[in-house]
Amino acid sequence: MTRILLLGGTTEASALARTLAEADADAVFSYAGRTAKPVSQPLPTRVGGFGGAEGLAAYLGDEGITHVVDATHPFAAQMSTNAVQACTTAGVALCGYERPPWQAGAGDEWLHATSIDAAVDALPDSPARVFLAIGKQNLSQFAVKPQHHYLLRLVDQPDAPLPLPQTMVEIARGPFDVAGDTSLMQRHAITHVVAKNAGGTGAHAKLTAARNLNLPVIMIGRPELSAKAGQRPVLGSVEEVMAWLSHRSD
Ligand code: 3Y8
Ligand code: NAP
Repeated sequence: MTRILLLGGTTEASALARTLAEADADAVFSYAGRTAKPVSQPLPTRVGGFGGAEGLAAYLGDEGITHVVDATHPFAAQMSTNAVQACTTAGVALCGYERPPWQAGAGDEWLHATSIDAAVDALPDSPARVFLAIGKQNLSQFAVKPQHHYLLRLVDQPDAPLPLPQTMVEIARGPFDVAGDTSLMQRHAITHVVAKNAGGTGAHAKLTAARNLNLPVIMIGRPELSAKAGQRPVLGSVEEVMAWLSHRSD
């Protein structure tokens, strides 16, 4: 009997949830609980951490989960690592479902940064106006360059003082569009964009807007999953995941 745990939090995870719901699959959608009101899903949904890999392994056993689809964001490296460990312990099938990284195209001016700190180093010393479109978990690393004016796009109003002296906060959840991101960046006279290489369609608009406005993008590459986590098969479409689920259910 197939029972699926879908580790979500991305546009792709939401698309897969719709397909699983339409197929009347026995599946549970899982959010970390990072945002106040996550988008509701057409599947039974749980919110919050599991308590590390051990907690996840126990959950898999208690809930009789037979398959885990890790459709978390490519920067959610801890969750993906825990899923590999827990599924090995619990003897549960696991696949990753993720979108390929964005690639620079004609007209793009990208500076590649291998980490958040490398992105900070890539910012100029003279004051700039930076669209820091990386959310809120890594803002404190930019505090070493307080001379810049930062435009922050966050999902929820910050509940604590921000670690940067000059900020303008835009509250928005995405998916975003080119017209909206272009006018946002013009309104704030942005000179630099900092982005995580999320891939997918939900947050690509800012890159097209930057190209149209001839602005440089500091593109932060995805964290390398530990070798262990790399051992799971990674699929790239809803169809592939559905085929994997039916094949692994034989
Ligand atoms: C809680 C669920 C959907 C999913 C939408 C995608 C698209 C918009 C791109 C920008 C970049 C950013 C951020 C972003 C993207 C989609 C997708 C994606 C980037 C929600 C969601 C949750 C989160 C968590 C949140 C992080 C933050 C990151 C904002 C829901 C909306 C910047 C990542 O306040 C916080 O602590 C927010 C934390 C992790 C990164 C960070 O470090 O701050 N996502 N994002 C998920 C959970 O609890 O499990 O609230 O509805 C989901 C989406 N975020 O179905 O439409 O698929 O990529 N999310 C980044 O890529 O840099 C926005 O502004 O241009
Ligand atoms: P992370 O750093 O990899 O994970 C930290 C801890 O959060 C995990 O160990 C786990 O807690 C919990 N967690 C993460 N994802 C979870 C999920 N889907 N369901 C239940 N628990 C989860 O994760 P993150 O980068 O903070 O991302 C959190 C969520 O936001 C994920 O769903 C991710 O898809 C989404 N998201 C993240 C980004 C990003 O930039 N990081 C962008 C868009 C969306 P326990 O150890 O207690 O189990």
